[in-house]
Amino acid sequence: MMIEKAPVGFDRPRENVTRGNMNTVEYFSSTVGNSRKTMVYTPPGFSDAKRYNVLYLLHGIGGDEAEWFNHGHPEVIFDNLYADGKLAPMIVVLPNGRAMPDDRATGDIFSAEKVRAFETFESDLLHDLIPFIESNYPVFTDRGNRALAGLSMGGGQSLNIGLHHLDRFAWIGAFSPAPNTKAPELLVPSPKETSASLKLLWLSCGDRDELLSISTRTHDYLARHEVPHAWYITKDGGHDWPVWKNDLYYFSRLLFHDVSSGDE
Ligand code: FER
Repeated sequence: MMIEKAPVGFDRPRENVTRGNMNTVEYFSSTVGNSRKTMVYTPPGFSDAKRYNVLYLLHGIGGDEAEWFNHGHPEVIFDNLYADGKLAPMIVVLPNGRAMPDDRATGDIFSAEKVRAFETFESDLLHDLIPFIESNYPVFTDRGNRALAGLSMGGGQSLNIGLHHLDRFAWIGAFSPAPNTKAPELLVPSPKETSASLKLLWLSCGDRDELLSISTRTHDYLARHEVPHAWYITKDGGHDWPVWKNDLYYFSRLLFHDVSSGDE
């Protein structure tokens, strides 16, 4: 179905709202063998005395840990949603999904080595970043309190990693997933099991995106095998930020409402 357009002003800083904080922090990656950067958004009123859900939000092939912040200003979208009482308490982690020693988006970003690094990120995420976040922030650690989403390459990563680790993630979102997305029968070999463990599987794409066929082939398979999922097309939507910001606005609102106080 067509996704709606978020209300005017959803992405503009409002006066007189309490704001969250966006910071860059470093963690050691045993996967890559060096220290790596990630951005972390903590919501308005953040306190160590509370506990939070976590959304891991991934960038595209041309980006790094700052891509969402530089182009999408998710902190503005979240601050506004919190001011309106629409978002469950969550920390948002914005990693660098290119898991290699030089993880900057420079040179030939489509080279085999750099594309492979988006696969290596699975180990960095599961074995290095998540443990770092969970030992340094006051967060819930159950699968029902952990979401994974991203745009384009990050959308493909979210499907590839999330659907293969449903013991770790109950909420998965792919915005305009790229050709790194595995074939649907590899993503979801056991539709009944996948359906039973998911809280949310979100798939969206612009109708003018050259990568639309990746999303439709995934959606068609999910529909044929009766795997519940949210499926959204953006009218006049390209492979670009207006689409992804709109996706984030609607996707984030769906997260964690039933589980914000702990285990399922
Ligand atoms: C490709 C086309 C697009 C590809 C990746 C992309 C790995 C990623 C686009 C993006 O992240 O915006 O053939 O192959």
